[in-house]
Amino acid sequence: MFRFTTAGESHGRALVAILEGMPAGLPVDVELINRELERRQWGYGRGGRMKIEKDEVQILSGVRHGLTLGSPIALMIENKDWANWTEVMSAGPVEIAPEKSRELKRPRPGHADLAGGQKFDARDLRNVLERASARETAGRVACGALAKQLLSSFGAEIRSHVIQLGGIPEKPLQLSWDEIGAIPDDAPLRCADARLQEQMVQLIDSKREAGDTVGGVFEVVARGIVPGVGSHTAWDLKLDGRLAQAIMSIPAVKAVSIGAGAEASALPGSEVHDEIAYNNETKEFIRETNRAGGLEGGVTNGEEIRVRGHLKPLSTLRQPLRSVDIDTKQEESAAFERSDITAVPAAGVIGEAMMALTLAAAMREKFGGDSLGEMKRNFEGYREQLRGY
Ligand code: EPS
Repeated sequence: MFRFTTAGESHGRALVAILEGMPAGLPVDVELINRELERRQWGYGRGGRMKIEKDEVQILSGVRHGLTLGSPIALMIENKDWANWTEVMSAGPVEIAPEKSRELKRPRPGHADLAGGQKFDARDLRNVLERASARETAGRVACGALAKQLLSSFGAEIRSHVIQLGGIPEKPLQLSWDEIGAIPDDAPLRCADARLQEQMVQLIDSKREAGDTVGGVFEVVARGIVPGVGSHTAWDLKLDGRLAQAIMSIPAVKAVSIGAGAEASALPGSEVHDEIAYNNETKEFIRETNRAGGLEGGVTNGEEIRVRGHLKPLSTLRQPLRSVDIDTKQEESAAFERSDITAVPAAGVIGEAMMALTLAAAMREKFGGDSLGEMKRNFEGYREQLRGY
């Protein structure tokens, strides 16, 4: 079974992840993993923490001489900030002066603080925030980079971009694969439209001044996935549902849409469904439009898979909202130490990882095999079947 799990607290010693179910014999490029980790850290509107961290992966198991072994792959990313938190985050019991304990008693509206505290009966909400923090997503991106390496050996690629930030532009951007690919690596917000991006940057500056935060929308696009991945036969095998969960699990995401998404609900069927044509040369069924976002009935149809994640504004505000101290029950301002103003471009990179992991899982289910060579033979056999269909 292809699956992954992560562990680690935001200011603990390290983040770790275990990825299982990779075929043996896949070349692993560590630099590619580190590049993805760097992309996740990048983006205008991040806070002071990103100046401290420089995420780099260490492979602890499952890879030998540059190739996967087929065994669980364990990954570790150290937290540089840990050096400043050794006492507060110590695994063993410590005596710590109250003014140095960094206890959290004033839950932030919108964060997991209060609900998580109630759930786990925690009197120090740091026990919740440390794991609810988006820092955890570095482990997902490291696993996702491996999933991308698997997908690329089957001719599939994934890109993301920011299509709206804080309501700019009014209607989210709709761009082609090539337009997304042309976004320079150092674009401050991974947005293809330089003029809009400048407006977004100004909005972030004004929100920083005001001690406020902003949300936005990213889009993740996968290209080169063959038709027939996922399954219409059972609710939990439907790939659209699995992608929705994967993207919704990214911190701050409050809505997910596929293809035309919610807009399709207001239109008649004749304006929504992508008419089917046949290319006699390539022997492929094709579409001129892609409002389905590459998925019909929970199965890929060979078109680009397009998924959007809609983020609420981050919940740590320098000008805090009203809250209640969990001990005194008195009204107080919510806690603030430091925060990002926005993390929409980072969320897009995390979205790429979550999409890569979800698609890799579905590809492993369909094409099986214990080695990459066996999986590729099965894949080629299926492509032959498609050509004859
Ligand atoms: C986060 C708060 C900030 C972010 C963090 C997520 O961290 P800190 O509390 O250390 O200032 O920078 O994101 C990351 C550390 C990261 O790697 O993405 C939060 O509360 O969720």
